[in-house]
Amino acid sequence: MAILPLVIEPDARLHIPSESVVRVDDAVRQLLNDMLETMYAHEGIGLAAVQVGVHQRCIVVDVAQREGRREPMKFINPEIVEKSEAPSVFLEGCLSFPDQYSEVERPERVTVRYLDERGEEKTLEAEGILATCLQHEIDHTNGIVFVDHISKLKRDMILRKLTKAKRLGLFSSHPEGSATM
Ligand code: GNR
Ligand code: NI
Repeated sequence: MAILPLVIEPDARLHIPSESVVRVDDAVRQLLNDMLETMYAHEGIGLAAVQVGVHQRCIVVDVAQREGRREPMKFINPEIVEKSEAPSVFLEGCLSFPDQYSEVERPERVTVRYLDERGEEKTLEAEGILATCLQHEIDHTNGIVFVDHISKLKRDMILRKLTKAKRLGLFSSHPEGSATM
């Protein structure tokens, strides 16, 4: 297992769609485990492979409610096959946008089809923070980031802050060293 360096905005790699996984092999399982370790190191609740510079449709999620209890979830080639009419609004953040938060409206419930780490087809119905997180991660696999859902004014403000912080070298890829603004 390994903690992988995070891709931080502004970075063109975050805006490129990922490729479908054609074979669920040990390399894919290793990637998913490294992604989980990286996500936990940064105290995230989700991570997409593109955020560690790998353009493969892999995401990991852990939205465990009880503290200290890990509930890792792994998804390969995830896609939304159904979504509710009813919307819900969450305050979102992103490990590729350090210290930036904005409310995002998305469908309240989604049905996701994916492959598990044995390559078997699965379907999951989700609501609440899990539904939000899955949509945020599946967006990443399509080159979409959470600020693509907010106003241009707010997006530009966030991008300006990140551009400045990056220029000042405030972001280190290592969790202990990550600076705030
Ligand atoms: O850690 C994260 N928290 C979060 C909060 C609200 C909505 C989505 C997220 S996902 C984010 C981790 C991340 O960047 N995943 O891509
Ligand atoms: Ni994100």
